[in-house]
Amino acid sequence: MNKHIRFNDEVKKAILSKKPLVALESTIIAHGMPFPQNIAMANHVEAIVRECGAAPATIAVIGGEIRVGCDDDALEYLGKSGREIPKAGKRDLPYLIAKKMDGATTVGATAYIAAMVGIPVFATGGIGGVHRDAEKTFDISNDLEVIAECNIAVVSAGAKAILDLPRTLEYLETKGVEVIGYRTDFFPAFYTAKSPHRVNHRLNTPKEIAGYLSIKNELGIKSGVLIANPIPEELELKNEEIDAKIAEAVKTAREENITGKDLTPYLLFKIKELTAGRSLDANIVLVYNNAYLAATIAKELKENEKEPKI
Ligand code: PSU
Ligand code: MN
Repeated sequence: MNKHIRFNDEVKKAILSKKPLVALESTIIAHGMPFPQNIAMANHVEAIVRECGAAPATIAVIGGEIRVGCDDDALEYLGKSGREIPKAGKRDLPYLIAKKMDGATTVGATAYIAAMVGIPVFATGGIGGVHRDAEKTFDISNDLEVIAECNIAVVSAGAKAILDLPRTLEYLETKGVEVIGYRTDFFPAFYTAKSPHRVNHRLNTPKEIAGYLSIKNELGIKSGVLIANPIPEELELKNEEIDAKIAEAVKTAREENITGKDLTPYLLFKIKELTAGRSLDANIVLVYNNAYLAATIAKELKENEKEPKI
């Protein structure tokens, strides 16, 4: 289909047999979580997608080739190499391919590739967004731009709590990205199930979400959708516990002058330290929760495609 893309056997088979597919990203493996939890998470998230009857397509760049579907050895390579593998946004893709390098694809880069190969649903932990202090630093994740321009549904536990959530929501509104709360009226705050900020609309079942996505396609609306899926309340970190830790991590990042693509991984690792690993546990759980919902939506979408068009 495209000489820069290689599908693994599982994804090839899924495409041929019209099985639902769910895209998964690789920055979260190489930069978002420490080794060896990152590899365990990457394997288990794929297992959840399979259990739901869909096929996982973890996306990365390896040796200058875009992989859509990573076998176990590739997942292990991404997890073990960690930060040695460059974090790859959409703009980095041609360079990494030209230089035959590796790249751990961000939400933006993964969404772009998934939409290019026709995978309509993508699960991550939490998308990037408008950073706190963005009026001074201008740090706004490219994830928001790419979600706006790609026809894809991104299932995410809101946006990462390290960000400025109301500004992130404003930005998504400006860009015309629909933000749907799954069984909630409030935008989830990653480690916490609920923020005080409202989503644009609410839907309560995967079937309803798939129906919405089908109508969006029928109307020719090509921009992406954010499906905001709260972490299960019994597993969330409470605001009292996490807010101060996030503020502290943001403060040390400023003091240590951490900027650009290093900022998000730095904050996630710092918060893990400050919470004695509890933030990592919550992060892993919310990724699994998102993969489950994404796979269920992908299945419902396939059912819609089967229904005869009148
Ligand atoms: N979700 C997680 N952990 C992560 C990420 C998402 O639970 O590490 C990654 C995604 O790849 C996302 C990136 O694109 O964080 C955001 O980085 P930045 O703020 O530099 O755009
Ligand atoms: Mn940034």
